[in-house]
Amino acid sequence: NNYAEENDRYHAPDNSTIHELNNIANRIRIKSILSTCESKSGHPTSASSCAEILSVLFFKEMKYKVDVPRDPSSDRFVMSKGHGCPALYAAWVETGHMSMEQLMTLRKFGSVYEGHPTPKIDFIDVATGSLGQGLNLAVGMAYTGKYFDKASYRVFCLMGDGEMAEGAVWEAMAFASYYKLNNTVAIIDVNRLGQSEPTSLGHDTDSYKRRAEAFGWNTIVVDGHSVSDLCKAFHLAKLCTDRPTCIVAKTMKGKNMLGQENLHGFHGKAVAAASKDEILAELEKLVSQSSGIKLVPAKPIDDAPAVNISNITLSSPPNYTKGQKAATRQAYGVALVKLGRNCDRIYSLDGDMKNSTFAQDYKKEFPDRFIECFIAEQNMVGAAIGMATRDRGVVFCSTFAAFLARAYDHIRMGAVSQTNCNFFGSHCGISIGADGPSQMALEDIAMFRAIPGSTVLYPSDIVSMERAVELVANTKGICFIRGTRAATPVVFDNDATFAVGRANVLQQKKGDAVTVIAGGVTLGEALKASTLLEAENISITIIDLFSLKPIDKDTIMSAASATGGRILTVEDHYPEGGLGSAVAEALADETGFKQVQLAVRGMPYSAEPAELLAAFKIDATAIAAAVKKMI
Ligand SMILES: Cc1ncc(C[n+]2csc(CCOP(=O)(O)OP(=O)(O)O)c2C)c(N)n1
Ligand SMILES: *[C@@H]1O[C@H](CO)[C@@H](O)[C@H](O)[C@H]1NC(C)=O
Ligand SMILES: *[C@@H]1O[C@H](CO)[C@@H](O)[C@H](O)[C@H]1NC(C)=O
Ligand SMILES: *[C@@H]1O[C@H](CO)[C@@H](O)[C@H](O)[C@H]1NC(C)=O
Ligand SMILES: *[C@@H]1O[C@H](CO)[C@@H](O)[C@H](O)[C@H]1NC(C)=O
Ligand SMILES: *[C@@H]1O[C@H](CO)[C@@H](O)[C@H](O)[C@H]1NC(C)=O
Ligand SMILES: *[C@@H]1O[C@H](CO)[C@@H](O)[C@H](O)[C@H]1NC(C)=O
Repeated sequence: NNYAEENDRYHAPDNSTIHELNNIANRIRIKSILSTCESKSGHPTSASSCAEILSVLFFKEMKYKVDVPRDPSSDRFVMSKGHGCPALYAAWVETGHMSMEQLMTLRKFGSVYEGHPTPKIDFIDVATGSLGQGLNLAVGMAYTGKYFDKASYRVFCLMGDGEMAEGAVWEAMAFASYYKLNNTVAIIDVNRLGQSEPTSLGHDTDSYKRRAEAFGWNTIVVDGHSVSDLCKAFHLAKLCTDRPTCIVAKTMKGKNMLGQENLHGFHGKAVAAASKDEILAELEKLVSQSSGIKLVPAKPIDDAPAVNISNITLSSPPNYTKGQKAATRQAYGVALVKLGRNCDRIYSLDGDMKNSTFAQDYKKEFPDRFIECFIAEQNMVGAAIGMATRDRGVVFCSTFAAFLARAYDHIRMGAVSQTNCNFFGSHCGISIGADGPSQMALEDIAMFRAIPGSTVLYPSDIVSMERAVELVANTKGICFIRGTRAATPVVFDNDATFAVGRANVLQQKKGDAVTVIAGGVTLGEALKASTLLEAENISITIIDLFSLKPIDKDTIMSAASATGGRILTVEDHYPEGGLGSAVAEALADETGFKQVQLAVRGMPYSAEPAELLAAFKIDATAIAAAVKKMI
């Protein structure tokens, strides 16, 4: 077959190229040692095991523009073993893009060259360092390259053998083969050692091979310190057009580092002053003979299309009738489709929940822009963040809000990656009813509010949900929209306007006793409570908070000031970190306010939604009682 023929026809690089690739690898080692010695911390032995892999990738295999690291047509590189980054930075010094002076600021105050890579550096797309996430990010980039950009760029991901124990890696392995991501090459740096002891498989490269093959990957085992083996393996990877390729590279931790090679006890340690000169001298010897040539990276083919993801609007405004009841999650699906009609770069990912989250509406109208991620939330989130890199698209990720908790580390790292990924979590709170607590998101607001720079919206009806989806499509940073399973009444006019950071005062009149702040199902309960209280001549101000972060402190303060400073918050979420917390934090340094917080206290269980709202005291009756108690 073709593959075998090509294999036979393969021309190895000439001797001077091989020589220079080896020199580059050893210079990467020297630079990694110098920079980590300067910072007195870092991972020189982890850098050393992958030096040849980086040298071959950056000076033989990858196609990219040294001066424009984020060119949309360039190959992508993800260093999943982020702690090995001194080697990656050193490789960029070798390209000429970075200076030695810059490298020597490694890990120092104010330097973008931090202990683990982040996109503060122009050649980094995604942050790594929480192990086992790089491949999730890489497959998202690769999916975009193959199916959306339809471009020739490829994606390379370097992993440590220790991090192969992370389940998220295998979620990505399954995803990549299912979607035939033949533009993806994963390299496992099998250096046998982890941090505190050897990895579970040690140097058993055959087990990695069998596992990768079982997951549907073309797999090649090589000596990871042989630049010619590596060149050939990457050549073979290119020839495999129906599957992703995994290169299992047998390496030595601390390779070529005198007294440290393949030895336990040197992980995450700068070389000691006593051995530094000796180790460097040994490496200098290895690079003392010039190859006589200078290798320059190959240029990419400029075939990634131009993309416009600015000013994304709904193709038509919300069109509902006040009082009509519908679930906000339905409006999520409607709004996504409306955005998709105006912008061909809206992507929807879901984890086998699309007929609950209504992402299925998007799949129906735009099957090519919907990605089923199956029940693998960590990979879904990582892939979504990868898809959004280099501004190739606006990405929405949906599932039950509860299950996003499973991917929280990926979401947290998304913030470090400066991602603009959007999340929709449906079925929040006890109001889902009979399914019971395993399905109820009751900590999701806390989770997303804690992310630096995040936006958290909680629409209470279908009009505001459509606008929320439109808003987050144009909002930078991590955005989260909380959705409700139950049908809630339409309270807003179709032409109502919404903004990130703006609350909506639904009812307010002179003499109101208490300002009630609600969201989602509790807004309807607050409106019912208002009717109950009217019979007793008590009137209340009602605020639909809508934007939990940023929070509309001014509106809250002016409404509450008019109700004697009395505030009642009511939410379908645990008290810690939720809507009530957000209000309390906003007013923490103000005087003259008194807040009572109704929230879900204790572990819920299966029952009818109304029964649960009553039992956990967040229904109209509980609100009315709390208002009376406050006055
Ligand atoms: C999720 C996670 N757990 C633990 C760590 C701490 N840690 C950093 S490096 C490391 C060992 C990594 O071993 P391996 O993947 O084999 O990489 P190597 O340094 O050997 O190349 C550990 C446990 C981490 N960064 N992320
Ligand atoms: C991937 O496979 C397709 C055919 O399915 C082929 O057209 C394309 O060139 C391949 N891409 C890479 C990067 O191998
Ligand atoms: C955004 O798009 C809308 C509708 O497509 C248009 O009316 C408006 O002028 C645009 N605004 C900007 C800033 O481009
Ligand atoms: C991008 O698209 C928006 C919405 O259609 C439009 O308002 C804007 O002018 C476009 N920008 C560019 C640079 O084409
Ligand atoms: C709103 O929907 C009704 C039918 O429900 C339709 O007759 C009307 O044209 C729609 N209005 C807009 C602005 O789309
Ligand atoms: C989702 O689809 C499956 C298969 O059609 C169906 O059995 C299930 O009831 C649906 N779930 C919801 C929530 O609609
Ligand atoms: C309600 O208040 C109005 C005006 O303050 C008063 O006329 C009326 O008697 C009150 N009704 C009750 C039930 O207290």
